[in-house]
Order: sequence, then structure tokens, then C-alpha cells
Amino acid sequence: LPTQAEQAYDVLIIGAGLSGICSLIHIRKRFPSWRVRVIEAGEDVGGTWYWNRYPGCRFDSESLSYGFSFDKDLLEEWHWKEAFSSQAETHKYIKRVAEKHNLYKDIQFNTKITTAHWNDTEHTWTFVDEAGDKYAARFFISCLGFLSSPTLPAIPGIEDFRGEAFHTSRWPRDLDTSRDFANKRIGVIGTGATGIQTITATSKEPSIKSLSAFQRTANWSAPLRNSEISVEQMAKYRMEYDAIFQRCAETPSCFLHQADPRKSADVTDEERLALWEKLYAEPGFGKWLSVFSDTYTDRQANELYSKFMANKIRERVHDPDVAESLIPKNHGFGTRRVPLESGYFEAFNKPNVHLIDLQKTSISRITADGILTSDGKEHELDVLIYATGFDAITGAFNAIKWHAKDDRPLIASSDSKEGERAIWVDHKPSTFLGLTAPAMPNMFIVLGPHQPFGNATRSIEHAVQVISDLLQYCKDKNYTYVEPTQEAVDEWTQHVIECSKAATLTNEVDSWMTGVNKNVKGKTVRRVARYTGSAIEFRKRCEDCKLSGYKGLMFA
Ligand code: NA7
Repeated sequence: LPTQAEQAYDVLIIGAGLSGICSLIHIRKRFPSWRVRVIEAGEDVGGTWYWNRYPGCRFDSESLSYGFSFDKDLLEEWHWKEAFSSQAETHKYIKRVAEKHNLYKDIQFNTKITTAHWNDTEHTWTFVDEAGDKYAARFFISCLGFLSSPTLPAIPGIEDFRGEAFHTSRWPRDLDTSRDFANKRIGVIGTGATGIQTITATSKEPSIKSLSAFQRTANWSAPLRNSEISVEQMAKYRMEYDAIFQRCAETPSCFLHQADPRKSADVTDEERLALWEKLYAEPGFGKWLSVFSDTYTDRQANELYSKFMANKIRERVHDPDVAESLIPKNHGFGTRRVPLESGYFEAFNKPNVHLIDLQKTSISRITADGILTSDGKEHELDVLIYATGFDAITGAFNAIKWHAKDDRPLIASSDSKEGERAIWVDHKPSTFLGLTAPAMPNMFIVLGPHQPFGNATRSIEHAVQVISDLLQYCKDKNYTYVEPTQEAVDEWTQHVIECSKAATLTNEVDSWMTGVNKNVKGKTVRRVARYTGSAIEFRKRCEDCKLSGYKGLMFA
């Protein structure tokens, strides 16, 4: 490894979210003599849970299913205060992991990597940060995150606004909503999972003057039903951890919820309604994931369930016109990621909370004083919040300029000069097992393209295990080079595309899950970017690869 001007590491990890700290713990444990470093853009560990500090930010999946399963002591110690943990508590948990495992000494904060070069003679990567400092690494683990690159809306006049404006994932750290939102007119653009949590929490802030939610696409949403976990309950739950993690391992997305094997038409109307009502009354994702098995493949089944959910919205929203605006018309329930809510629909019953349905009147521009809509109305605002989502899955990679093998760029649009040589042309990923990519030797990815996302911590633990095993293999055999063969990449990428065909109704809808973000150049058409075969199948394929002596990978 080069040692001169650069800092040299056996493994460099980029990102100190759950993926990065899990990687650090395992790499350090497995290879005690290796030099390992984590580079992180933020000021602390936490990733998603560090950046997203907007009001109402919390889990939609059960807290009990989210912790690191390998740290039994911490599971014994930790008290999840709520069934669905808040951002603040989750961030505390992640910081506790970092302290307990003494991780801080190996993490460099406030450092943003801008460029990466592959050196084919030395078999190393050289990374350059914003300040021009260089880091050389034999192996590199990308823990960049799949929802970490925020996007602002492509709306004219965005720089004209004179009030305070920020993206939800860049929430001002010193902002106190009860103090700073007092008597203010707040606007929120975006009604995805983030917008729904932000709007609900802000609507409950008694001091605000008004809240205007700018909705381009209505989103299906259903009750979270959060509750506190007492000390006594937590003591009982601790005894169930093994069973909880076992259950996660048996479901397709590693959540605690499993589809009902029956088809919608297999049961009577009464039985169908009974299951739906039961799920609606229960906490968590069951109402998305535990429904009849054909709900997201059979159009009629989906329409029936969507009607049920639409009526729930009508029951909760007093103004029938507002209720109709809040009911999605262009996609069925569950075909996008279903945000869970805690009083979202009731927020619109408040006299100072307004829904601006952008299907009826679109945004013309942002002005110095607010938002001008196509009906000529200027919505005056003091604060403008962008809950406009992320350049998902490939976005964090795109923020780095890559000089991969043969000096190839990683991402470029097909109509650009670099398009012909790019590895992921037009953001279309090609990978082997989602963990490695062609022409990107010695790079391993946690939670990247072509991996199953679902319950993130469960996927992270698995990916880190597979990567550690592979690094062990390299170490044992004295290999300093590993890259997937083109054949293996083509086969795996084709498999990912084939799997996506089963998610029929989801594939017909634009969302970050189908690779669309109209605010990002080149992301206006759908593409397959995530693995929708089950996590069980994914684990099996990774295990088969290992057992085959890593067929599909080239070593040197
Ligand atoms: P999402 O789910 O991508 O939502 C972004 C929202 O912002 C969505 O409602 C968009 O409307 C809206 N948006 C984006 N650009 C515009 C413009 N130009 N005008 C109006 N509205 C706009 O991001 P989230 O942060 O909510 O959630 C991401 C994931 O994080 C979530 O799924 C969880 O897994 C955690 P659109 O629907 O595109 O019409």
C-alpha cells in the first residue's frame, strides 16, 4: 500500500450510518491487524437518523426488529421507549453502539469524498476529499446510503424566496418548532413518507399561524398506531429477541409482517373485510404487507383494497373535497411505499391547515413571499419546507467523480460524451449480487443497487457478513484484487430484472422505488434499481456464491 502523502488503509468505509458502523465493527473484529477508517460527511454517526431531524421523524417498522442482533449485551441494555422509535431515540441508540464499540476513534467526520481513482498496478483506490486530502485503500466499502442524497424541486424562482427554506433532511439543527414556528405561515412541498410525518407533526404545533401542504401526488397512508413501551414490557420483549429476529429472517422484506397466503377471491366479502379491518386496527406495516397475497399483482384485488382504504380517508376528513384530493387516483394502495401516519388525515380538519392540490392548480413559481399557483393565487409563507425526497439508490454514488478501471466513469447519461464508457449508463445499475460492480474492483456495497432494502438493519447485517467472508477469502489466499466477471454481472442483473416483473402493479407507478425522480436529470423513466426477489432468495444466492468458491468473481 502507498504510504507517502496519502493516508493508507486496508479498508476504507465511506459513510457512518448503520451500514458504516456495522462494517467497522465486523471488519475490526475479523481483521484486527488491518488499518480501517470510516469517512463521514456529517458531524456524527447515524446516517439517515443523523440527517433527518424533521418533526415527526420516526420508524414505520417496529423498534424491536431494528436493533443490531449481534450485540446481545446492548439488546439487554437498551430500552426502546416506543413501539416505533422517534428519530431522536434511534439516533441515541446508534451513538450508543458507536460508544460501546469504541468506534469514534476510527471515524473521520466532516469529510466529503469528491473523487475516486482506481490504480490498476497497485490494486488500490485513492479517494480525494473536498479539502484535497487523499486516502489510499486496498478495499473500499460503500456505505453511502440509498436515500441520502436530497433533491430540491426543479421549480422556477426557488432562490427568490426570502423566508427560511430547507430540505427536510437538512433540518436546521437549532430550530425549535414551538419557538421558531410561532405565528409563522409554514409551507411544505411533498407528501411522501417524510412530508406526511412533517405535515402531521407541524399541524399539531399549537403556535403556528397556518400550514399549507402542496401535494402533487396524493399518497396512500394508514395508521401507525404507536405506543409507549414500559420498563416491564421491555423486560418481557428482551426475552423474545431471538424469536423476533428469526421471524424477520423468514419474511420477504425482513419485517415482522408476512402476506396472507390466500388470494382476495378465495374468501367471502365478510372474511375479506374482517382481515382488512383487523389489519387497519393493528400497529405497523401489516396493513401494507399482511394483506391477501395477490393484492399487488391482481388489479381487481388491489382496487377492492384501495376502495376500502379510500373510505377510511373519507371517514376521517370532514371536507369531502379535501378528502377526494387526499385519495390517490393514479395508483393503487401499496404500489408505492406506504407511509404510516399518526393523525395525518385529521390534520386537514384544522381551520389553519390547507391542502393545495397541485393536480387542480400547479405551482407556477416560487416568489420572494411564497408560492404562486397557476390559478394566480400567491400563497404567502414565512417558512418553506422541501419534503421532496432523494436522488435514491444511485444518487450518493453520483455525487462522487469516479475514475474506475480503465478510467471509466460510473454514471453518465447516454447522450453525454462519457455515456459510452460509463458503467451505469443513465443510472441503470449493473452489479453482481448487488454487492460488487463491474470495473469497480475491490469495491463492496452495503444497501446499494440490486439489494433488497426492507428492514434496513437486517439487510445491513447480512451484507456486512457476506463482505467480511469475502475479505477473509481474499486475505487467506493473498488476493489483492476482486472484481465480478461480466458474465456473472449480466446474469445477476437479468435475474433482478426478472424478479421485478413479479411486482406488476408497483412497476406501473413512478416513485423512487421504480427509479423515477423528476428533479434529477436522467431519472424521468422507470428502471429496475432494487432487488424485489425476497431477502430469503438473496441470502441463498449469496451463500451459494460463497459455497461455490466465489464463482462469478475474478481474483488476483
Ligand atoms: P418521496 O417518497 O420521494 O416523496 C417526495 C415527495 O415530494 C413526493 O410527494 C413528490 O411528489 C414531491 N415532489 C417532488 N418534487 C416536487 C415538485 N417539483 N413539486 C411538487 N412536489 C414534488 O421522498 P420522502 O423523503 O418522502 O421518502 C423517501 C423514503 O424515505 C420513504 O419512502 C421511506 O422509505 C423513507 P410526486 O409523488 O413525485 O408527485
